[in-house]
Amino acid sequence: MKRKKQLKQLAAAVLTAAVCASLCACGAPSATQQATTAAPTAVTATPDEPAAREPRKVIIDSDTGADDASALILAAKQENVEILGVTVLVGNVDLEQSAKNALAALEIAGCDAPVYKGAAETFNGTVTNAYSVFGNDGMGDADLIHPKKQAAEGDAVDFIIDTINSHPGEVEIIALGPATNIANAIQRAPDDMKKVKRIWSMGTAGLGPGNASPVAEFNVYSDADAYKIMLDAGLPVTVIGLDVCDGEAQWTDAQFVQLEAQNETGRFVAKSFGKIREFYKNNGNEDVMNCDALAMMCALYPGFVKGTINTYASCITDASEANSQVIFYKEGFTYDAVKNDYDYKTVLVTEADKGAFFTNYLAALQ
Ligand SMILES: [Ca+2]
Repeated sequence: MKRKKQLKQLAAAVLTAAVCASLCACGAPSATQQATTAAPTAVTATPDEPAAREPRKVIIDSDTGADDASALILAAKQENVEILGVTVLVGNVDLEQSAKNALAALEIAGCDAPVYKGAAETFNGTVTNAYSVFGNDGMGDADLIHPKKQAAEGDAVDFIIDTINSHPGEVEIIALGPATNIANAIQRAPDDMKKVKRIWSMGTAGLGPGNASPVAEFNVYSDADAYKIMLDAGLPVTVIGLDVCDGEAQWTDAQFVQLEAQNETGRFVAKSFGKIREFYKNNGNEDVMNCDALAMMCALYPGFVKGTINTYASCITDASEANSQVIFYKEGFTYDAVKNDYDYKTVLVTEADKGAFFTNYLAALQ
């Protein structure tokens, strides 16, 4: 049953192990990269929005399974995004595998952003994983993971804090796994973390059902204490929940065929999803979710997000059936039983251009 629950969150993409010999793109091209950078301009729902042309400084926080890897590749292919570093942690897989998978994903995308290792366990010392869904290597057990590089020296949490301090008000964190690294950074340097521009978090069930329990989503369930610390810190957080990556956003068999036919990177992504697709089909689902790549698209593609609400988000950490549920109090809605004097700083994505998700993703791989 646990596998089935985890299934929804784990949906989609792939990476590769082979090394992309040519420099593709890794965010804003450096002077040395410029000559060989040839990533196409990705299709967006509203490509003419000015924000789409402004370089973005991002840190990607990842418990790197196949869906995280596909999201890393998507980010690495953007010309208007500078990946300052990838911070990895335990979640879908253990910390060491998470680092290897991130390195392999970046290499297939031609990105040399550093990978820093963070949390090997959660706040309460427990460790979750999703090997039953992703395979033992988190990447479909398809012999994809042979990164040339190793993780950078230094701690992921220190990297997060130092980087935000170096670029106050400019750095966005795109978090694709449990919030452990981010919560550690908040506890270690609360004032420094206030300089973060925004945290984009793939997590929670949104306004729909959970996958780790009827009310809990895997990333929150993996470390509810950390997620609560992140939400309670008063930082600008945008949450992309499970409900936004369901339905039409799911990838079909025919779309995986398209991925495989696209190029080496597409084949890498498709292969890495082999175990996930198998798991979905064994549970009666033909199509698969890819919440991490969808969350990445919400963060990086202006116009892809079609609806948001301002909320006060409360993460339940009690040892009860509601553990790891995140309750969203909507700004402007009058509740009979509770006061409305919250600070509605958490933005919840309620709608995305689901129909454009795969099309945009495929275009980014060209
Ligand atoms: Ca993830």
